[in-house]
Amino acid sequence: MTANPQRDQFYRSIEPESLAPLWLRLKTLVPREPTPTAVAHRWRYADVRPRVLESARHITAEEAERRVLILENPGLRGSSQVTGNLFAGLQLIMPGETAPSHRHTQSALRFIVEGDGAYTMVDNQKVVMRPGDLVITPAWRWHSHGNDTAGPMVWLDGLDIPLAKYFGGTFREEAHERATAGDDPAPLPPIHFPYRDTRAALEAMRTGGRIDSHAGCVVRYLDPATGSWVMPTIATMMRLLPAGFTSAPYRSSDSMVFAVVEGRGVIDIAGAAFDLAPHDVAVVPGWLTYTIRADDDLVLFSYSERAAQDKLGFFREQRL
Ligand code: GTQ
Repeated sequence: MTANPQRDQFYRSIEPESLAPLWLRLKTLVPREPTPTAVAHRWRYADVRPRVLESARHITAEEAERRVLILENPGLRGSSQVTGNLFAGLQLIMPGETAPSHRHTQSALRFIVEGDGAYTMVDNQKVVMRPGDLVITPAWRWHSHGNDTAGPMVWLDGLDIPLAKYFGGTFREEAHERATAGDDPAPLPPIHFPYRDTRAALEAMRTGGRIDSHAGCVVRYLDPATGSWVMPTIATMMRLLPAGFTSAPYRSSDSMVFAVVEGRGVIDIAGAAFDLAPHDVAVVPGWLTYTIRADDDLVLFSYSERAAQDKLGFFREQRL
């Protein structure tokens, strides 16, 4: 410790009184820049898919309530977090199954990976899900999932579970606890963003030469009523990197979760290279510099806590 026994004695003496000297901790508490404990990682869908399907042999969607394998960041074991602020999981619904209705204060996104035609119910609205679609479950809206098709359906769940916890706002309710059945829900914001539309918007950007050197062609999912991100905490985007394109080095304070929709490439995160194939999920902790190389036309969905950071004044980015 310090060569100052009187100081050390002072620190020891105040500890039982629940007091601590800030000056020993200041630079850790208020660092020059973000110091994420999450690490860069990529889950290969080829490896994860058999595990997701195997889960159906062990538990039904009904019993599990949500049959999800959590994508847990290797730097945050036991936390159920993919990044310091967000949750990610792969949810499976088999033919004929339903996942019961519940609601919670956490916002959720579903990004459809595999299967075609299963549905999610949000309040009274039924959304039929197709690969590449984005479906939002706004906070505190009743939702259930079901699969009337002949094949399994897998999607990526993104939720702001850690943020809700930090802010002390975690509440949930199950359908069987519902006090009043049939109360008329408030109108929903847009909750379904079909891939067909997103893909066409990206193609129009490419054709129009609107290609950002750090990101390629990027569309943001926005609520037309507010012009803002579709969820209060989570920002969602889709980008197209044309074959042969490599993005210039970039970093931002939000931690990115990328899901590959089409194509192959490589993401380099602070010097570690991860190859990317369809349906792989990669995570970039905030403030780590990354570049993405597209071997074919590469289409990437992403979500991050940028919506919350924007509102709270925490967001920063650097184009290198
Ligand atoms: O589908 O409602 O991955 O409540 C985690 C919590 C999915 C859901 C998750 C949830 C859900």
